[in-house]
Amino acid sequence: DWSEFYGSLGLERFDCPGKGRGLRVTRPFRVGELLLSCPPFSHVLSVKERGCYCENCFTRKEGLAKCGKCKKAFYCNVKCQKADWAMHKLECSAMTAFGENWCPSEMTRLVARILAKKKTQKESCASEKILLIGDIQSHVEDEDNEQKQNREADIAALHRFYSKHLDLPEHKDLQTLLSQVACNGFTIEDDELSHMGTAVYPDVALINHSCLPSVIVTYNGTSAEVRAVQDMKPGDEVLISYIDLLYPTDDRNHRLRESYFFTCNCQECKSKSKDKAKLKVRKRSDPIEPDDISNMTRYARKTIREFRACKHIKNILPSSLLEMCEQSLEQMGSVFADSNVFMLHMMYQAMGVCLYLQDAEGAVSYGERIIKPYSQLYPPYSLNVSSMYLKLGRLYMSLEKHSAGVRALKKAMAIMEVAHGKDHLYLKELRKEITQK
Ligand SMILES: *[C@@H]1O[C@H](CO)[C@@H](O)[C@H](O)[C@H]1NC(C)=O
Ligand SMILES: *[C@@H]1O[C@H](CO)[C@@H](O)[C@H](O)[C@H]1NC(C)=O
Ligand SMILES: *[C@@H]1O[C@H](CO)[C@@H](O)[C@H](O)[C@H]1NC(C)=O
Ligand SMILES: CC(=O)N[C@H]1CO[C@H](CO)[C@@H](O)[C@@H]1O
Ligand SMILES: [Zn+2]
Ligand SMILES: [Zn+2]
Ligand SMILES: [Zn+2]
Repeated sequence: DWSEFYGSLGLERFDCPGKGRGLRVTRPFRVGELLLSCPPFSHVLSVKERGCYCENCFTRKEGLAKCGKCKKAFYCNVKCQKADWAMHKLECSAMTAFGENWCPSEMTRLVARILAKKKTQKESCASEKILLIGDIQSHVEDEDNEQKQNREADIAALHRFYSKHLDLPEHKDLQTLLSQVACNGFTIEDDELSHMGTAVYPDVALINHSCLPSVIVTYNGTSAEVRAVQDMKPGDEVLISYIDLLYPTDDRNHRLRESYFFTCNCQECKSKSKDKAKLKVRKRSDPIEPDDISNMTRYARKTIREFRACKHIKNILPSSLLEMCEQSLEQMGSVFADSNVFMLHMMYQAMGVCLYLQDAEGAVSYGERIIKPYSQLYPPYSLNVSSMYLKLGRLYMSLEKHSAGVRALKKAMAIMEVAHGKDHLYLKELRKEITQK
């Protein structure tokens, strides 16, 4: 019985007329305490991470064994390979048959797995768990043209690459499923927030959004783990953030409406207490006109959109991306302070390009400008902050700046002990890195 299972964890689903459903705690939880650990209903490893992680359990190690047929999927051992076969067989022969033309999106790949899993579960007496997937909101009718186009492309790819192994549902049902998964898919990321794959977690999908979240989701293998980042008392709602919390209230809600079709009404969205610091203007002897600020804000939002589009252009030169960052930083820097989130956004992008180019010194110089404002503008326990300390710490170590490295890694560790739990593999690795000479 599902409510009994939640009850034993100190959790309760609620359905409040007029307010909607959600999840709340029935006993106190302290910062860092685990509320819920949830295996995925379905998961998929990113194509670009193949060979680095086991497709089945997401263990990272050297010398994984190849699938002998396609030579594209990698596993810890025969046990993992067998466990994954029901999913991998959807792609194994198709990848060989299509060769270079095999190119479904990660969303398409995940949806194919959900359909295959649903089928086997139906045959073996549907568990209650999978019904929750139908509980998840779908917003087909709210989607804009670009979102609709993406769905149609994914449906076409399902027919093209997966119809041999799946009896695909009708068009309308596929639209609904894709829209549900778009709202409820979780991207699995590593300790430095680099993307590893995508999964659905029906239990975690029950948790509502807040810009002042009470819990954080991290990953242990393919399982999602939910830990408290605030002390909670019985009756408190369990709330995660669906979005990047760096940005000011208007930008956050724009993002929530665009991707999740609602507007947030949390305490931070009402008080906007951090907006002023997030939009900080440079101190100058001649005061800056409000018109100049709104003009520059418009420019910043446009630049962020354009940069995102450029990153996706095939064969774009990293040096031209870096130039875009530097140019926009110079432009915005005439009005915005260094700690302004639009500046931070472009510095973060620039740091990413430096890391890609293995320019450690360049990456450190951006990281050093970013880290202090990040730790002030994000909530106290943020994976964006811990991953930045982690990247910086590892860069310092590689540049043989040992004490600066240890300092940064310890800052990352303090956050990760709460977010990931003290026993997580990442923390064991970190302790080793810190004591290593
Ligand atoms: C905004 O910037 C543009 C170009 O930089 C300028 O032509 C325009 O006058 C500015 N508008 C305001 C209201 O300052
Ligand atoms: C924060 O983390 C998310 C991944 O969880 C990432 O997509 C985003 O770019 C990060 N934002 C910044 C500004 O560092
Ligand atoms: C991670 O998962 C493994 C195996 O599923 C489990 O034994 C371990 O306790 C988990 N670690 C943490 C920190 O929850
Ligand atoms: C209490 C509350 O805010 N519940 C919301 C949780 O999220 C669902 C789905 O997004 C909404 O329908 C509820 O209103
Ligand atoms: Zn494995
Ligand atoms: Zn294979
Ligand atoms: Zn909010």
